[in-house]
Amino acid sequence: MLARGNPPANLPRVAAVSDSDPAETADWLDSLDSLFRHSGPARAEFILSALEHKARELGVFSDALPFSPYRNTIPLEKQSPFPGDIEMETRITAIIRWNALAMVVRANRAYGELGGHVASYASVAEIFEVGFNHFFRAANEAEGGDLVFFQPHSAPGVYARAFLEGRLSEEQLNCYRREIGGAGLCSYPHPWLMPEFWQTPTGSMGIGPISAVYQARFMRYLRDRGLADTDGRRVWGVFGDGEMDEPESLAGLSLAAREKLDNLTFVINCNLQRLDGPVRGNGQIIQELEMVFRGAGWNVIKVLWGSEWDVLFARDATHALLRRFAATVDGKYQTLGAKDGAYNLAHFFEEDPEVCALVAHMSDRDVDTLKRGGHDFRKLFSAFELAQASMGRPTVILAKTKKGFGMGGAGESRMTAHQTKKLDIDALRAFRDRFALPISEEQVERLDFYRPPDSSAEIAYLRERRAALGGSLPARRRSAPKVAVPPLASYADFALHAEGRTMSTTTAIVRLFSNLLKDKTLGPRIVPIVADEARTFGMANLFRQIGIYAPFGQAYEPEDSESMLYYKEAKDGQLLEEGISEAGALSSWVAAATSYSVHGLAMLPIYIFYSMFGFQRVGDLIWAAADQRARGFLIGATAGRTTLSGEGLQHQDGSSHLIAATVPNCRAYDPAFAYEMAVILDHGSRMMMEEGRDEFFYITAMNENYAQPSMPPGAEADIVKGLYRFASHVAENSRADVRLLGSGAILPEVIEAARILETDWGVSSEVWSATSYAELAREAREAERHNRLNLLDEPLVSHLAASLPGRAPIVAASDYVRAYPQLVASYLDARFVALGTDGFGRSDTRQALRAFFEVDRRHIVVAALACLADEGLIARESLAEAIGRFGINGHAAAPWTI
Ligand SMILES: Cc1ncc(C[n+]2csc(CCOP(=O)(O)OP(=O)(O)O)c2C)c(N)n1
Ligand SMILES: [Mg+2]
Repeated sequence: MLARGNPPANLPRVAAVSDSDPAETADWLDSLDSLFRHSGPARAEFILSALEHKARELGVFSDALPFSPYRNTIPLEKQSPFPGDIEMETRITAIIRWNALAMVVRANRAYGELGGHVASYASVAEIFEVGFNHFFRAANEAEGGDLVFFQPHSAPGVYARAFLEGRLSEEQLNCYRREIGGAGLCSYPHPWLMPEFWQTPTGSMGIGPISAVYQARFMRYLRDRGLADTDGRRVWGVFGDGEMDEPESLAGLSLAAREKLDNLTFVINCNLQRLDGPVRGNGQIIQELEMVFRGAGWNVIKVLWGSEWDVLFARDATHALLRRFAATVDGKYQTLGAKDGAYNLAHFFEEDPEVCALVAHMSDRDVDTLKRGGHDFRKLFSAFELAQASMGRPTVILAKTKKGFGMGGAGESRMTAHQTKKLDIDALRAFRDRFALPISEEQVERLDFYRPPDSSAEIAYLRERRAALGGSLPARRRSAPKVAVPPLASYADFALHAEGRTMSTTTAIVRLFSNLLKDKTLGPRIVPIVADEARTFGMANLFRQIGIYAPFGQAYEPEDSESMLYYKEAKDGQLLEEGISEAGALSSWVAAATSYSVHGLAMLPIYIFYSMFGFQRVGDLIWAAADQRARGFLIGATAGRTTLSGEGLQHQDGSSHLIAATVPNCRAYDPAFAYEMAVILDHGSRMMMEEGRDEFFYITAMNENYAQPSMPPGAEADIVKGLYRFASHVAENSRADVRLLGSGAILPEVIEAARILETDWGVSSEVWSATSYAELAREAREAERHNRLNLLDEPLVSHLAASLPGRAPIVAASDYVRAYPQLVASYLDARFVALGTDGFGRSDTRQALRAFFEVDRRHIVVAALACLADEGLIARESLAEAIGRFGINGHAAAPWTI
């Protein structure tokens, strides 16, 4: 019976149906009971599944709820013996708890503003320690090791353990969250900031779970393609129960089951709380997660109750406790967790006479010692071991814990636990006593870190355990053997000498990397990735050429098997076809893009997608990729707000370059021509695969077919820098000079505008192809800063300033919002007018769209002439007349207002 409120939504439905014949029900239940007692659980399970089969045949029920009672999945009799020294591990865990707490509280005592978390690690300590002492294998010369995702706000515990292991110094612990200019430790796992320590960023909730799935999958991909022996290696991910509400947390679950990723284990730290309050105050998050994971096809192991409960379960012949558990919502569990034994007796056990009888012999203090399973080394060990042994599917361990475990009144199961970071002296003392730490009164007051001497049994144990598991972790590899990139001329002739052939830049990039795929050295390292758009980008030939990765091969004859380009799935397929999941495809890309670090094997992923569904849709995953020093190509295809003509508002990308420019190690390009594409692909490949630079490349590709010129001699270096002169128009008796900048599919409009200016207006111009405003701005910014701070040095001159000196006006037209070309405006002496595609996209022809957004040749001409009119070089009247002649209505509303 519930104390109050409605039953949890996930209680068995049978409870809600009234029983028309209780005696008959009892008969059935008794039969099962006696079967269980006389023939054992296996027989009972067999009969039940036979009954279920029959019931389904009869159509009795169609949707049994896929969750089990609220108890440990592993019964006591199946629990494996704990191989470690429990007392020792308990002591070590207590010390780590103290140091983690001291680190956060010290930082906040000294600086007040630094933040940090105590309660999350307090809840997950035993989970981490079971992993560290018994399961997480480190990489070394002999083996590749496991990949572990750590719950981000529990990072203090990982630092505190590294301190005991002698990997981090006291000085470093003192610089927790003070990273500027010192030995600082970052708040959460960030490979960018601690590149030899953290492997995977998890600070943004949901990124960890989806990444873990695709990392596990990529291990299989490498194995199946014969590139690396990843058997025996695992991915472990420890995540929060609140975190599981992120869509990304759940997005990879069915893939993990479908591809039988038994090298993957999630451990969900079910402390029932998130930041503001309970995860499911009025329900049961553990049961809900069990349903979700089971439904997705995962093996689910619940670790709910500690060993102290086992005697009670043994005496509970009528399952009164299970009924009580089932009727208790998480909000109440939290309250019970925050209160003492007396309260628990009164408000949990004594609410049901049968349950009350079970604990009749127990005092308040005895009840206090009943722990949740996630704090029990034995229960956790058994679950980890079973997960590791599970064949054919991934496993999730749902470990019930207490947020702020051991923090007592200062935070244990408290609503405010998440943000508690300032403990008073009494609370610290209580913590010390609670965990029996050998720390003096003065040490508590000073919040001293505690590290037993190297000669102590604790340190010896800790080191022995890690040595047995291959070494310390987390630890990140920074480089991998280089991979040679073939000379550009060997595969890109069609692009470098296009001689006016018509093609789109999408066709060019696909052809370029299809050619690269044939290179004996680099080819096998390329990982083409699509999210159900291969045909859109003209990549269908790759299906046959390299095959689609399918871990169990192709179990059907494809409909198009007669065709040259048939849909070929193969166990050693090279193409990753991720279906309609940009988050999944991006996570796949990250797994390949970090392979140099995770596997010591540099791979070159090329993920090609609708550019609008990249930085805008999965921008945070890209940010996390940047953090973990991903190396690879992101190709934003069908790019450009006016170039992807028919698809309309949600598809037309006018902003990705602006966002890309904010990612420090992203090199973003908006090439106009096939040869530019080739030069950038070559440069990027060399930077990443040969130079081992921690940067990745974003390149937009368009689907508009136009004449592709051959590359002007010597343009390579400037294409990479972001700007080169494409053409010069010298008008006879020129009355003025302008500079016209164009990029992507708008460059051809600029080229036309220059011609009109010359022939119709006698205006000379230079046409520049701006392949990357982001790169130009970055270098100009650096030069400006250097010159400001080093006034006595020879001033640096950026490529931008060197290319566009003087005051002749500049008009820059792009298929992106004006803010993108404006990135460079402040570094130039000349008047700078940006034309762009601010506003919502919409469907129409390219010509109509370019007229609407005012980026077509006419508007470029008008913008140039208006600058000259302002300088008195052209009569305003003649320009006004020209605007009319062009059919431009100056009174029409601005496109970004419509
Ligand atoms: C995408 C994202 N949203 C919000 C946050 C802020 N945040 C950090 S921890 C946290 C609560 C986490 O709860 P849970 O996952 O249950 O972990 P616990 O601390 O309870 O172990 C929140 C909301 C974040 N880090 N990332
Ligand atoms: Mg939680």
